[in-house]
Amino acid sequence: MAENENRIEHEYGGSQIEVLEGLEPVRKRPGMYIGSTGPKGLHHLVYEIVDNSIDEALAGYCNHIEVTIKKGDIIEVSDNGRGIPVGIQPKMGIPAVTVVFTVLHAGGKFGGENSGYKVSGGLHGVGASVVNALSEWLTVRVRSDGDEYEQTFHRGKEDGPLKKIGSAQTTGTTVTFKPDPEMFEELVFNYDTLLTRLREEAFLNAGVRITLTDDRGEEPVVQSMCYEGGIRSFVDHIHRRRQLEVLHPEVIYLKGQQGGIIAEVALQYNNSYNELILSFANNVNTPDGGTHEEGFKTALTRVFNDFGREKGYLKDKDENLSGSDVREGLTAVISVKLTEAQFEGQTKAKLGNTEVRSLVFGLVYEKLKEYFEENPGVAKAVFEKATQAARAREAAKKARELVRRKSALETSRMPGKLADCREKDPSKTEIYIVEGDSAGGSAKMGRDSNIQAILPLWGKMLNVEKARLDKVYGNEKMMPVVTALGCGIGEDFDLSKLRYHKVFIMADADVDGSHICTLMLTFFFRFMRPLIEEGHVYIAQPPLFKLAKGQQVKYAYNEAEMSKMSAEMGQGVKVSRYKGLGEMNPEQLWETTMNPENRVIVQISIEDAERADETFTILMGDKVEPRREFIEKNAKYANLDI
Ligand code: TTJ
Repeated sequence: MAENENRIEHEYGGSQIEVLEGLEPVRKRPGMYIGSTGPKGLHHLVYEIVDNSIDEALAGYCNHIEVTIKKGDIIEVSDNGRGIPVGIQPKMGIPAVTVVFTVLHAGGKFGGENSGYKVSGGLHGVGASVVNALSEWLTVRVRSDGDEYEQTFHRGKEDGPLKKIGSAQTTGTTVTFKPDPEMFEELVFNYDTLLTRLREEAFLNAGVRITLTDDRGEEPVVQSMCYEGGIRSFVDHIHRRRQLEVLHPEVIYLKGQQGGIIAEVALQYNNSYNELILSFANNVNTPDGGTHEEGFKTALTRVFNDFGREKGYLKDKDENLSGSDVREGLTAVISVKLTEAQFEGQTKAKLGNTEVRSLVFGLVYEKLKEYFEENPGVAKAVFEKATQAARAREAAKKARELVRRKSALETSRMPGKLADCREKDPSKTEIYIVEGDSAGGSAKMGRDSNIQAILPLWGKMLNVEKARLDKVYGNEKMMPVVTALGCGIGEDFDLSKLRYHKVFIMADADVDGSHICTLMLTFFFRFMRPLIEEGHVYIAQPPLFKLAKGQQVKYAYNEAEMSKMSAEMGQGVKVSRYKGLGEMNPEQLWETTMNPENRVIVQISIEDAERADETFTILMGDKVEPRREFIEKNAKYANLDI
């Protein structure tokens, strides 16, 4: 027996030596550890470090986490926890804190059974050593037992051993790092990106204060966030941000626990037609849903139908309410915490643990029914909304059938303004949706008519944010888009019928152009969401500048590129700024914006439903000010950061 155990020990030791080889693999293939070396990966470094402090907060020993973007885009994360242990880690013979920063996947391994240390199992959840490996330099300072310790690293290698540097009145950990320019394409942190994610963390961990400071400008910008209401505050925040009117004053909050799994749900209805369900497992967003969302949706539909029949909101002759009926105008946040979360799918964005489905189902079915019993006023309001949604669904069905019958009679089913391409295989074709006849004319002349179709749009835009499906069917501006794409809208949507696999929105590179892009994207987001999800939607990027010197002509897509090019071309360069697509002749438009060989395009993805929806709503809202600011801010980056 004993010998056997020894052998197992030995084997385990062997695999650890492999791990001990160092952090080279991380620097060789950074994408494997943090997803990408673009802006997403860069920001991920911050979350990776912050997650450690969050774990300490969840353990109950830390209630304040400070994140600072310092000058030079250096990040500092500081908490008031117990401090990473500085004692010698028996297996390795070096301080535990050194292990954390130099051994791959060391996060959960040190400290023994009673340390309570765990690494948040996230999308990557790779730990502090990966951040260290990808930093030009990193410093960790630990305050514990009255002393302060420090250790510094360069590109993952320690400069020297852990040192005692002074005394300390408080306890906690501070990590400062500079991402390595050799590893990342872009080194500038986006304040709003960090703020959005850290706010999310604050909502998901009720009572933990997270402070974000930006020290890069002349004046520091500080946001401190702490939500005693947790995910209740999250739902409330979403409604306030979007200026949505709620149907009942209180956010409904349900919490349950079983077999070591904790489930929390917060929900509230508003008077819009959108549904927004945000789900999380161990504080990690699961945009593709999974068992927690499935349990929630099934229970919600069941409660509405059972309770509705019991109370006579639904008559015998009425059909059951559908899932989409009972989710119209719903904002919900679902958060589950469990020890062994299984993330599934290619992007690990879906929760797979089956036991979570029944827990959430049971919780929502029982407690929500109870809530409706006790709050008949709330029940009445939300049932009215759901039955209206069901009626609208019927109306949309009729409108759709009318459109179908009409188009079946027409000889040419395609919109008159569409200049179609010759190729019929959708995987090879593209459509450019262009606002205005003059740009549309240039595009028609400049295109490759083999594979590129042009659809000019004109007329008054539908208020895409406020319209229901049945309104779209009668809309003169949007119906040509629906017909040309061929894949229908709403529940009718069928991606396999898409007539062009690349759908471009082409608009001027100014504020109005951005607005048009946003309206179109909102339209796609609300009525053809899979089109965005499956990566078929792009924004064409026309250049902002033309640089000419003698026969030589070059185009620049932003200010920085223009300055660089102008310097390279030397004396005598004539720089002109394009005001709109209309200023380009067909050849120029082809050369700069449509030629697949050298055009600049932005593929639109839905990384984060919450943010995308929020971004759209800011642009669509009634208030003019935030809209202007947003568009200009993003126009500066010459793309829509969605
Ligand atoms: C582990 O168990 C013993 C007491 O201390 C626990 C611990 O490690 N707490 C802890 C780690 N608090 N904060 C961290 C931490 C903070 C940052 C910013 C970065 C890292 C890698 C860890």
